[in-house]
Amino acid sequence: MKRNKRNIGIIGLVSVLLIFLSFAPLVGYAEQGDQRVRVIVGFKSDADYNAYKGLLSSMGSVVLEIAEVKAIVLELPQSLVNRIASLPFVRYVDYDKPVKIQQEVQWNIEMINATKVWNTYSPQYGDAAYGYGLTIRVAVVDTGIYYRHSDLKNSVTWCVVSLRNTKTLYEGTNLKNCDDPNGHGTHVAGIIAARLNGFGVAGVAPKVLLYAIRVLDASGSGYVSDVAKGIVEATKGPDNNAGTDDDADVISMSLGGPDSPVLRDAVIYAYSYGVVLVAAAGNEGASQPSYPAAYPEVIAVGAIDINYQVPSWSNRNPDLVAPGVNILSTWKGGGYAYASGTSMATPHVSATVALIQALRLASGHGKLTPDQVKDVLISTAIDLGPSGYDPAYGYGLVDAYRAVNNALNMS
Ligand SMILES: [Ca+2]
Ligand SMILES: [Ca+2]
Ligand SMILES: [Ca+2]
Repeated sequence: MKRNKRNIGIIGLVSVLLIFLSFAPLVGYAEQGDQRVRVIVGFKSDADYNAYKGLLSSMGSVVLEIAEVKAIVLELPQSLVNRIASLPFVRYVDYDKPVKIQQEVQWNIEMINATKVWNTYSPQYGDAAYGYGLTIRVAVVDTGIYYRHSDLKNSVTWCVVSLRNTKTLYEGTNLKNCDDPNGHGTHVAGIIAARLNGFGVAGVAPKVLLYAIRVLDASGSGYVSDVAKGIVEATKGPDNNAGTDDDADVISMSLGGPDSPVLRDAVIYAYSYGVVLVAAAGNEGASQPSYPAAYPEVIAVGAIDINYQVPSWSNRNPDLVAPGVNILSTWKGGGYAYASGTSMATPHVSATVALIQALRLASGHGKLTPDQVKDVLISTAIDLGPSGYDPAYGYGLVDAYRAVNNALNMS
């Protein structure tokens, strides 16, 4: 990410300037005894580098030479650092220090205590603590998923296309059909499942597997009948039979519109097979969530920002809230982007449900029913704003750790 590099660059430049302006040792490095330290010595010119590199090398052991930037890295006694810094051909002496990439686990993942789930339960339950389960799948009903993204590697296992009522429905494992020409679905997928692999970002459930259910076109719109069909197909899963192990466990819908009988019936169909449905409350600043979020079988999710504030556009009276302002996640084409909306809040809850169900199975329990999942999420949510349920925050901020903890203590 360009942003990362720029941050590191600025930090590096600042420390170089500080050293350059004052040859004092860095704060925290009191001169105690003569311990060996690792420093980077920068020379003023190429000529200086060539003429004096040998001299400095004799004062310690050379770890690395970077002639292109006229620098060598030395391990030497602390007492020599100031002396080297005062040499006329030395431009700077800097302690070699660890550099971190931009935090892979972003604030929004920490805010819902997903990391606490990973850390607490992975010693006992392994990958289930990251959302992996042989039969655990989250269906992302959206614009498709850029499945080739290096931070979503091997996360998408199956693809459905039901787009604009075309008669060319697709179901199968040719994931190209579910590629994402918009970016929205890829962003949602990353919040759920971006891998914990040392780069980019990490999702709430960084080992969960996904179904890409493409029902919205490149502009992000589609027919409600396509959404209904997508819900039905996700419920049935690859074996085309509802009520079997390969059914979606969670259907995540970062979309909404007006009430519709076919949408309602599709929601009830999924719900009747034990699928947990989660949907965005909507971004119209309305007093009620849009549909399908407003149906009682669906968990409606509103947005909060990093300061726990509800933006004016987040529709009121959701069940729960989750981070949804300036969320960094994966984007089409392989990059990353910031996005805001109840669309971004929703996948935090969907992925939390995957953590719950994966850990229920791993701990020898059965999966919870949709009603049980909703109860657990509501009863463990962090109450914000006015005490108890309130129109802005609903029952509060989803807390993945408390929810999982409660779910594992149920019979
Ligand atoms: Ca990552
Ligand atoms: Ca099935
Ligand atoms: Ca409240």
